[in-house]
Amino acid sequence: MKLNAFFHKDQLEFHPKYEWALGNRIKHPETTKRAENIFRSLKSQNWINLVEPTSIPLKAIRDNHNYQLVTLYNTAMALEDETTFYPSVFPQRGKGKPDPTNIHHAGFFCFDSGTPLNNKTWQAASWSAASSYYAAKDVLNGSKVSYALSRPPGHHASRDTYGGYCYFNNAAIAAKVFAKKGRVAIVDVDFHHGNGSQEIFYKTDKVFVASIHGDPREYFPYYMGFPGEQGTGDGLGHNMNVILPTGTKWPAYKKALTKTVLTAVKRYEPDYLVISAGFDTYKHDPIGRFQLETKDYTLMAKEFAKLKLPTVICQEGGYFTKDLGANVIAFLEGFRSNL
Ligand code: SP5
Ligand code: ZN
Repeated sequence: MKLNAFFHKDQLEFHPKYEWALGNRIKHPETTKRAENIFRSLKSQNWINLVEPTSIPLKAIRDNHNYQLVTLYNTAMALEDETTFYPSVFPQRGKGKPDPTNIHHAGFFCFDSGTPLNNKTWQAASWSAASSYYAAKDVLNGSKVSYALSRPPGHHASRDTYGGYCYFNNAAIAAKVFAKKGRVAIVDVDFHHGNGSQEIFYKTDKVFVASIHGDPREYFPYYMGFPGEQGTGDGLGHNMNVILPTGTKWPAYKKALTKTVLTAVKRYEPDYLVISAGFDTYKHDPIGRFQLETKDYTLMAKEFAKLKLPTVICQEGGYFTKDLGANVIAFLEGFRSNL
């Protein structure tokens, strides 16, 4: 069987040009070249079948995000071409009344200065969400594994906030599709903590969320991702955060993944798996600070493949563009014997 990979060309319509990082204006790392590089690599593999999704039902977005966030992106569609909106006012919690039809209120919903809005944000983000939604549907229709080239990424977006280059939580959208049929585990291997996915499922036992990441005291998103965050209410015991030190290489990563995270996943006995697959753990990544190599992604995927679960792989970060496609293919290779 071939592996289906979902991507819509309109995901490339959004071109964030720069971000503000600690006061400096830097070239935006989340470029269209990333998705183009992955797309080319997917296309070169005769065992991978590229599929263009149809549009996502609004309900599938609204299952995960409130109407204010959806309205705000709609508001941004009225911006002039080449106009990009970076909020400069960030109201504190509970102050004032957010009006998502006013772009100047974006700061109510935004938690960083790296995630701009323009008149193409909605288009790209909703097609990215569609890729992930239809990858999950594809698995429900009998594929063992599907890949969503979900760009822009998603795991930092919560029900009512965007940030970290993420607008809609693509992994959560796939997980919600699965949650209608059974128990779901999300495992997030991006270098950064998946704060959005954690928040969306924090109070439920229907979805187990685990993330392995760099120390939030030092790295984005800074305010979440600590081991004490274990869920609340019904969700208590259904959230897991594992911090690994700067410079981590595969042997130590593997130990955390298998002994801690996948052991907990197995104990949860999920029916479905969603992987938030970030490749900013790569040794040359300009943002992440782990030391994984291309071949390690195959070994990592083989650990996931051993679970033999119906699986959606959602693309998250990874900013060393030149090797990004190769790293994605290396990861998908690890699932080939399961197809
Ligand atoms: C999806 C994802 O991986 N989002 C990550 C967002 C991280 N944003 C903070 C980036 C700080 C950039 N520092 C630039 C260092 C350049 N050498
Ligand atoms: Zn990341």
